[in-house]
Amino acid sequence: MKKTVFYLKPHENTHWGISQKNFRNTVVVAYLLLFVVFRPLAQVAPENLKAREEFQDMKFGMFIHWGVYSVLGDGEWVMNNRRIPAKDYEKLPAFFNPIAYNPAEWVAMAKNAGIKYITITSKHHDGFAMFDSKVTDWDIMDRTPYKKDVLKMLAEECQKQGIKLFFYHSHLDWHHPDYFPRGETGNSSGRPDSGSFPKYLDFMNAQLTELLTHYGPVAGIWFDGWWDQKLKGTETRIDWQLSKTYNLIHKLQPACLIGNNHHVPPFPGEDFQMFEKDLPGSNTTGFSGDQKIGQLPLEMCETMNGAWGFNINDRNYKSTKDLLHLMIKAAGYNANFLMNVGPMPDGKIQPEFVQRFQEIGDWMKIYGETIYGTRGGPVSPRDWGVTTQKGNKVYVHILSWKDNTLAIPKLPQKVKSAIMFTSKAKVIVAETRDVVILKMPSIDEKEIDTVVEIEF
Ligand code: FHN
Repeated sequence: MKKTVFYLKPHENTHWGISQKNFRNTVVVAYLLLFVVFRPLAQVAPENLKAREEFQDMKFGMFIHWGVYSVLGDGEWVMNNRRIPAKDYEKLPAFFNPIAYNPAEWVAMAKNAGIKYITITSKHHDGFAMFDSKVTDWDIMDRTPYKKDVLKMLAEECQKQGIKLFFYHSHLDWHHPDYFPRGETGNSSGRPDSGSFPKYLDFMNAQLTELLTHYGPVAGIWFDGWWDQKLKGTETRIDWQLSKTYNLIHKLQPACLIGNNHHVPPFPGEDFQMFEKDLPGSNTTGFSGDQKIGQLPLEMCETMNGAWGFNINDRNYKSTKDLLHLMIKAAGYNANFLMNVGPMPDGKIQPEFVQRFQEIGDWMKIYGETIYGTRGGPVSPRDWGVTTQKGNKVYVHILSWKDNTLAIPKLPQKVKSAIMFTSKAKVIVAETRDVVILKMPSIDEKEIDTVVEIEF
């Protein structure tokens, strides 16, 4: 094969051995590359960037899974799990009459627990709209005796009490006829094997438009169900047209944060990344095998017992200490903690949850300063606990340790002082080249969290 050899003429200027013309081309290519790499962030609206920071500061949210499935008290997957055909499932909304629903009480309970935002299901996988949707009659207004828009009521109350509101919206739909080709789940719905996926996407975007235009400022949309069409990795059976949906959301409300529980690394247009039932980077549940921690704000969601939607048989309640440890650890992993409740069909939240909210609130009133507005601290999570950081302060959260002395890796700056966060008693600090030794006056193993406050 003939080789083409380029020689530089003696008069040609060179930069690092390449001609001026080639140099110019290299600069153009580098510039284009830079543009491609940094363009996504440059395209993010300033109000969205601000919302991302605020989101990270809030640290603690309440997740609500509520729908007509709560009537059966067997979780939100009951339609799929009991193989209930759509036409039979359609009998359910007639029994959904939450006369005891009091959004002011819900929001006050959350607020008292130290919660800063609420994420509620606007539509779960059964496709039922828990709001006044004009593009379907499969919604709370048309099918239930209650006939009130529970989301609108909640949105108004959240605004009143200063709590941000996110909507959980399911991509997948076990009821809509145009959700075709079907995915991995909901295949006993008895729908004919036909439908137009583009039409379904139009329907979904129309519902999102309703949510983003009639409910005041929406802090975020929390998608779920993308995985229903997953083939391998990020390959899907159909084209979800995420960019179209994401652009629509950001056009309607630029500050609205988009997260998608697809269990794979974030796609362009997303504003936060979530991990289901696992701390970022772990995969004890099997959901997060394809996840990697990206650059976006992080969130971890978890149930208070084992169920998302109301499950009358689930008595596997996590203790207040377990829940607080999850929240504290999440903060140490630089993530928010989204703690779930599944309200009952009458609109009440079960007493076991209410009690835990109260106890968490009591703790947050004392220790909130070590959580809110912090980011993951300089020492990465350890077996004994985690660190959080805010300004010139590092909070060492000791969750499981027996001794009064704890050695932690060297910190980025020299320690000015260290005290026990609650008693303000002095902690003796010895710094060596690689280690900082904290000698505490005492440690009580029964404490939920022993916090040492370090100042630089
Ligand atoms: O299938 C859902 C489930 O019902 C629930 O909504 C959780 C919340 O993270 N997410 C899905 C499973 O990944």
